Amino acid sequence: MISAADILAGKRLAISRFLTEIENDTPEGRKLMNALFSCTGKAYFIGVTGAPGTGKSSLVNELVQYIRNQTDWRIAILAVDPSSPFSGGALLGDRIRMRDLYGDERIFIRSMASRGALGGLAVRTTAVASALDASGFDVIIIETVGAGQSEVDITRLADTVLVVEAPGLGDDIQAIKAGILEIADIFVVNKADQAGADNAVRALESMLQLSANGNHKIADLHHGFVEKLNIPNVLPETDPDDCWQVPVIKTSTTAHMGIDLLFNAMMEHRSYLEKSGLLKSKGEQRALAEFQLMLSKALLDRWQAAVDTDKFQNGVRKLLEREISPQELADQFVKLG
Ligand SMILES: Nc1nc2c(ncn2[C@@H]2O[C@H](COP(=O)(O)OP(=O)(O)OP(=O)(O)O)[C@@H](O)[C@H]2O)c(=O)[nH]1
Ligand SMILES: [Mg+2]
Repeated sequence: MISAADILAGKRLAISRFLTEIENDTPEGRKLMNALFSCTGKAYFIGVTGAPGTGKSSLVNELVQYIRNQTDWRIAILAVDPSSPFSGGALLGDRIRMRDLYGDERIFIRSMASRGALGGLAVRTTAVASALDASGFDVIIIETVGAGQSEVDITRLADTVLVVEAPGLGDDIQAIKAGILEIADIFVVNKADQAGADNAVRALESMLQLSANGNHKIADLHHGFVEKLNIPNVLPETDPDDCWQVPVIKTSTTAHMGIDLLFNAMMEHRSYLEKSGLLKSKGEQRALAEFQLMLSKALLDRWQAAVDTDKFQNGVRKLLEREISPQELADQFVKLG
């Protein structure tokens, strides 16, 4: 049995075991989360994303050391690796990249290899991030490789999203293709010790000017879910003249450069969120998004447990033979209840 008191007291073993229960979605994990949920809503969530190898883990390592020296915050790092099916390489790399942080009492590191995970990346990452919030960390840093779905997840999860670029990756084209202009609150051009960093900064800055980045990314997160539930709109009115201007910060983890500027930009973004009321509404959105994920999962689980196997297999066979469309099949099954 894991004790909630031990988790709240910051005992690392209890927190580790709690996270494992949450990852595996066990009854004990659910019970603990239910008991601890009232403690959530206090952490500052930072998302770090970007193409593979841009230096995200190295940057987190530097940033966390910096924050540690500047503040008395307890910091959790959640490294999500959606790309590695066998979980070896990248996670082992993180061990090396973040070696300075291991063994530090105020720093907690958790890696998740999520490829092929039941329920998908979104559910597990969200649940584990929530569990870290419940465990009393002041700051939760979530590192994901900026590929596909994980970007959407990071905007739902994080208060401040850092998008990490490196010189020479065809910055301009990549940025547009991956849609990262819309998700970045702060751009980081890392590896500024290498040639081409200034070009990357200029390219990003001119694209940002063109895109007139506002807060549209926050507005379109719900897709009508909230309206259907008749929950009041949680988004505060924001003055269009008072939008966040996405800064581009140059860093180098090898030359230990720019980390202070990055931290300052993060604190500015956080106080912008606080003043505009967005920090509160982002927290509310996090809770609602988690509810939506849990609800979908619970409904699907319940349906799967109740469904007639013969009818199911028969339906799937018809679908595969293209006698029936996916929508028709879904409608039939939902009616069958
Ligand atoms: N020259 C230079 N190399 C760097 C810098 N930061 C990181 N690197 C190197 O870039 C490589 C990738 O660094 P990581 O921190 O693992 O990058 P990552 O974005 O976390 O990689 P993935 O998690 O695999 O996507 C490593 O070999 C680092 O040593 C930097 O500022 N300058
Ligand atoms: Mg990494």
